[in-house]
Amino acid sequence: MAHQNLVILTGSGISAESGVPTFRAADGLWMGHRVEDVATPQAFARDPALVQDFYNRRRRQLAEVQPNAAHRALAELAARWDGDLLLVTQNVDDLHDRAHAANPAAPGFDLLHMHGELLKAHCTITGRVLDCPGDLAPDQPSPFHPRGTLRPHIVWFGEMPLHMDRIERALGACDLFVSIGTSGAVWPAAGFVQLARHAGARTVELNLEPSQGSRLFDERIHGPATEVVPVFCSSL
Ligand code: BV8
Repeated sequence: MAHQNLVILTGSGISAESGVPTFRAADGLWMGHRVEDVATPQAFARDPALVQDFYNRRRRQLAEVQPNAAHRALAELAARWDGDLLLVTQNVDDLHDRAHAANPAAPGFDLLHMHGELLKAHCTITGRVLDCPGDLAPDQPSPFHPRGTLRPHIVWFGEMPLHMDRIERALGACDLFVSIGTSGAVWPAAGFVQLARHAGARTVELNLEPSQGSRLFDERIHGPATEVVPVFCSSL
């Protein structure tokens, strides 16, 4: 069956082979921290220096990593896809952005960072977003409000993910949903497969190993993203 409207969800597993550590690797720690302990508004209020440092280090690391064959395969697919293709990433790195910049997509494509972006910051008072290529100080003044400071433009635990209306509309209209490199541990992204199934879409999981929601997928293809994603994309 030829597919028309595709939604692809990615998680940190698609960036793993680029050298970006995943969240729930064996020890579940990130530079000695549990993500859930530093990626929250409470942690930021309690210790802004610790949280800014956590993101400053990850932002600096982006200069050392490159998109891999899986990111490039999705960009090649987006360049030739003649239907709607929404790429929703949980990742805050810019590897998808760079891959698509090198291979411009067809008109029906869009890339959404539902958990925010390392290379952006926003004002704590106005919420206005700006590019943030460098480090942020714990009390970085905001250019948008005299009492505002700048925080990472990242969706922390307990905060509402971005673009949810758009994502849910696309899931309700898709005929193919593909989940790549995510453990299915974080909600609401982990529930997207159910929304796609309710819409009658074919659902496929591409992951190194079965995710927490593996049984919900029509098909499961396991292996490293740089191997399984290019092969899957060429089958579409
Ligand atoms: C919200 C930014 C409500 C931070 C992130 C229902 C049930 C239970 C809990 C909840 C629930 N609803 C809400 C919650 C709470 C919480 C949650 O889900 N907690 C979990 C831990 C239980 N969710 C939230 O708080 C969300 N907010 O629901 O708000 C609300 C409602 C109204 C009004 C206001 C609020 C917000 C969640 C967003 C948190 N922010 N990221 C940062 O980056 O620092 S989440 C973080 O986890 C990353 O974005 C990451 O992408 C995401 C998911 O992790 P994965 O990407 O899947 O990474 P992981 O390591 O887990 O897995 C990697 C996978 O790749 C593995 O399966 C591995 O096998 C595979 N892999 C590894 N190598 C490879 C590979 N695959 C292929 N090839 C390889 N080479």
